[in-house]
Amino acid sequence: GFGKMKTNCYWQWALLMSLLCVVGTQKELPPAENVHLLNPEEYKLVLNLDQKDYPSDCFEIWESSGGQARDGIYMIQPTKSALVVFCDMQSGGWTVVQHITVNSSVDFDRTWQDYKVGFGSITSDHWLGNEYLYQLTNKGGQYKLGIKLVDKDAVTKFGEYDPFRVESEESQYKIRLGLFEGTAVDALSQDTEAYLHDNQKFTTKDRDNDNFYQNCAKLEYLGVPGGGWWYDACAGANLNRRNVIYWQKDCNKEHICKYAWMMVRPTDRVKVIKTGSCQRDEL
Ligand SMILES: [Ca+2]
Repeated sequence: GFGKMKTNCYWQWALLMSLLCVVGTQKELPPAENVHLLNPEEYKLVLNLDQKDYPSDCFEIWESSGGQARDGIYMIQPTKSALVVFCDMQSGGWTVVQHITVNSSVDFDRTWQDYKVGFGSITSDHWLGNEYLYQLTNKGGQYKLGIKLVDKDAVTKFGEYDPFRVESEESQYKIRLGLFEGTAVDALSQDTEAYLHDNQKFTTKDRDNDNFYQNCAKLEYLGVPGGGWWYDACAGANLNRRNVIYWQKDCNKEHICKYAWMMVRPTDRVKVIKTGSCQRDEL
């Protein structure tokens, strides 16, 4: 009778509404492979979602904006994967690949798979992902790695490794570092503590590639394991230990650092100097 028809109509209406909802939500969802690093309420914060072809990194956005682009969340596509990343535009178009706050609520004691595809939150503490570090630094053109350390008195130190490359998963995401420059003391390629991180494979609690008889990622300090890193046997620097940001001379148990960032940017281009009719590359 009449009652039954009314029920049918209601269910048709409910189905239609829920379909509309699904379509509506899908439209907002950024088409990024690492969308798990964004909270749903942050979808609307992606600054270039409407762009047709995504830029390959933050530097490209910064450059094409004439240095005017603002800090924030952007879509990039280095090679295969479209990604959401945080761009540090004020320092010249850096793509942030790691950020940690001391005693972070984000757990950095993670598996190989987590370190591969990234974890945490783009707007706060996170690891972008070894696979994406690989894609960024192997797409052609040299990259450099930037390190930014802020201590408890808000004193900021910088460091740069130029060039910087992370090898493929087959090579266990081995790190390759060039010359160091900066206000911080080199803690990855200099063996002042007898630990050398350059050319080391990545180690996580479930994959031991380090040079220690145990797994460095599992070694605890005050009950907190080290997390994934390019360990030697074990570390002269480790920015993924949640309770102590460690950078040899600059950040340690005695000298507490509050924040660290790791970021990448293309190497400054070779300048071509014209001297009369003669052209030469300045290396
Ligand atoms: Ca080991």
